[in-house]
Amino acid sequence: IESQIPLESREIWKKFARKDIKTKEDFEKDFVNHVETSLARSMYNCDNLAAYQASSLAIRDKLIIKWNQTQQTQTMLDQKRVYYMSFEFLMGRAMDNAMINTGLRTPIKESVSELGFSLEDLIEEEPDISIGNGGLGRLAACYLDSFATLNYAAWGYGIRYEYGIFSQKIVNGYQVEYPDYWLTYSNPWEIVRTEIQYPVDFYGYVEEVPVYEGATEKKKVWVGGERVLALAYDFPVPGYGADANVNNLRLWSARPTHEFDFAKFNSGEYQNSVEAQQRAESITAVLYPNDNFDAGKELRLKQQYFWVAASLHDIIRRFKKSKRPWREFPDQVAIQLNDTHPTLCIPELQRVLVDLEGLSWDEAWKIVVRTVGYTNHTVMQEALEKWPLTIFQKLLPRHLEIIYDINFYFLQSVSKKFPGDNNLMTSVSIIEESNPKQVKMANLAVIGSHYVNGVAALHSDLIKLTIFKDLVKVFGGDKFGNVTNGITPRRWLKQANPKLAELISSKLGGDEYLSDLNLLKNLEKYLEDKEFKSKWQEVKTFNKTRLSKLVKDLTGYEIDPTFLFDIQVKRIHEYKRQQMNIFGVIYRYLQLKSCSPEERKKFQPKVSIFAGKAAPGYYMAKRIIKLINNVSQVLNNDPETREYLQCVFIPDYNVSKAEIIIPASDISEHISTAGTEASGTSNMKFVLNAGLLIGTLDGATVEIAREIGEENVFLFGHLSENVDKVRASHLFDVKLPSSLETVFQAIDGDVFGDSHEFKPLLDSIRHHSDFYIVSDDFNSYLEAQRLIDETFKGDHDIWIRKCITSVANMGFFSSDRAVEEYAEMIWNIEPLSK
Ligand code: GPK
Repeated sequence: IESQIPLESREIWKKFARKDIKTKEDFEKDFVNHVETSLARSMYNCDNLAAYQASSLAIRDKLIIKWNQTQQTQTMLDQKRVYYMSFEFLMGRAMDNAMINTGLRTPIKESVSELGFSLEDLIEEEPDISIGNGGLGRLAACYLDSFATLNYAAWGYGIRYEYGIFSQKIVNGYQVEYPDYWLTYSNPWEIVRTEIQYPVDFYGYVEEVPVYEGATEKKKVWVGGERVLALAYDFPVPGYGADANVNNLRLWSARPTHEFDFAKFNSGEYQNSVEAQQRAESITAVLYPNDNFDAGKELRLKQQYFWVAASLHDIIRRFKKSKRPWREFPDQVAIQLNDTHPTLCIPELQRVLVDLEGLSWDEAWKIVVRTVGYTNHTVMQEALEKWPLTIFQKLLPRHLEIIYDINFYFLQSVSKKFPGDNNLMTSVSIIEESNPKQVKMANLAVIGSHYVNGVAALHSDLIKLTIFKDLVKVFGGDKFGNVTNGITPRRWLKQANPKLAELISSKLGGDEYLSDLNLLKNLEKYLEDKEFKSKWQEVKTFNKTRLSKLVKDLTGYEIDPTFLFDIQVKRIHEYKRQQMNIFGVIYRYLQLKSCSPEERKKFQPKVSIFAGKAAPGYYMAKRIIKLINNVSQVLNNDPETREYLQCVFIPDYNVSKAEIIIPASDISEHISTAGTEASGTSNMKFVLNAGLLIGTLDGATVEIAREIGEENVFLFGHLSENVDKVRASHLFDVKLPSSLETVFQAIDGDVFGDSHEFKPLLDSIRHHSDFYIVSDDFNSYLEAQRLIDETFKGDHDIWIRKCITSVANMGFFSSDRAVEEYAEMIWNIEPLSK
């Protein structure tokens, strides 16, 4: 590797090369050093926050050493690299994860205590890195963990939003949003790369210029109208294992350029000129808080282009250092589009290759398609990104032209193959001839990539039958496939559930299963081991007690760890059907109310636990939150029933709360209308943490049932292939089952507060055709709940065996397996040898 340091100077460099942290003493020395110099504090004013920061900086130093080695090795080996383009990364906390992955948690815990602090307190000082909405962003974070652990040369690229997903407070039962400025105390985990800054242009116009000076042949170029700088921030991503790689997550932040608007300056408009520059920073200020919903705002398109242009610039700069010809680009670079958000990679790469690098259209297009892969995460229409041509034209005039050309050549080939099939042409076109006309990003993503995958088997089948049906006709089915999602067992077992991880290690003879999750299978040997099973139960009780404390702190409600914990935590969405869950809770409450104190004793005591954010503009979702909170208030204060049934809504669901909530479940709910939840990933986390599922045959729940045995999942509801038929039967009339009728009567009768507030929710079911088929699935849902009660109340040994068997068969759902499938099927890369 090139270096400007002369040979005779290198000895000093080597002599003083930074040494790794290996012993407790190394850590303690670094800790004190950071307190005194980096933080300019001392023994006399070091509080928990400072101690957290100093610990993080010390651990970060360690990661950086390894990070440098990893990058050098990757550059030297000159191997193909993967770039995972994700608009969201829901990372959660970094410090605990870094300690676990590097294997230093135990010595650091001792050191911290010797230095006068408690490690648990320091961990609590760290704000979550919440620059994502939900499943899609968390998936990206799990994949980064697996890339590093498996030794792939794979980076993440994203945006360094200054405000992550809003924090949620509950006031009088309503969701209130507060800004999440997570950088208040700075972020010890990021390294600002002041040397890595790229200009990004917007607006402007397209000009025709000679292909070279003096030539008569012309080419088109874009003359940008507004320029900002993209500044890189790097986050080290440590793999699991003492000697593992440290990979990189690079996030872009928008800055003003140094270029000054002299016209304005000279005309005395200094103030305006500076203000215009400052607006640059607003591009990366805030994450859009929608999940599974496209609002089509100009600033969002601006964010997308900003991030895509900067990342591609960076990727191309790295490629150019290898001095290879352009046609080898796809052998050196794989770009994965995490949903359509980074689809501008396609026209932007085409523009760079044709307009700036002088390749022919066809040469360039081959390179683009071979480089890019696209992952789809939803089939729901309202979530598919479409941009009005007017916005596009104004912001990215040259890209729109390129898209028109891509579409022109594409449609030309379609009409050759399917002459006269106008419906097909309309459906596969990138441009939607609606009013206003729009660019369909999903079509562009399919056309411009070599492989398209869904995120669970059912979902990947569905995309071929629904949104991409006609594109399958054109390209053939082989371009479309499946990679079922996965989760990292490092965070979602070892970090979230240390007691269970320890118990498993004690039986499997070590931690190897954390990087080879199929080893869990060996747990089945202990199904008859009484001592093991009683320890298993102790772990669950410990985790339920831990959650009860959190619930008390956050809601004031006291819940009883001996109750059955029934949990539904995820974004609030009509398709996820939290409304059906709360209707079920109400039904149970009404049953309890109507029976005698003696009869009540037969009920399995249960607490229903909810958490999740609603998009700020999502009216129905907010009504659902209000209903859950009102129901909680009635139930938890009813002396007749509260010994049998309680309900809580935990505010501000995020990754670090998930780590407490998930290990405490007996049952968790994954009850989306079949065919709507692409995969779900919390379903995997819950089972891995020894909880059972109630669910519809949707997303990855289908495969979980396949792996752990259908007898271990409480399945209910209509199948995805029947949903359309059921919906069609609602056209004139929705028939409510009497169970649901009773629930609605209670709500209408103000049992849970002013019924006007919930009328829209009930009306969407009884009067507006019940799109999510709650009325059709409700009785089957109640029946599954009845079966759960019976099983849980019955021989508890049977329950525990179900849980152990389930955990033992979860190996498939490791994100390591998922990432290996991407590497083999889509990216064509091998892990680097160490
Ligand atoms: C899908 F389309 C989207 C979206 O905008 N946001 C998001 O989180 C989720 N998703 C799906 O809803 C989940 O079923 C899936 O497990 C997750 O993406 C990861 O694939």
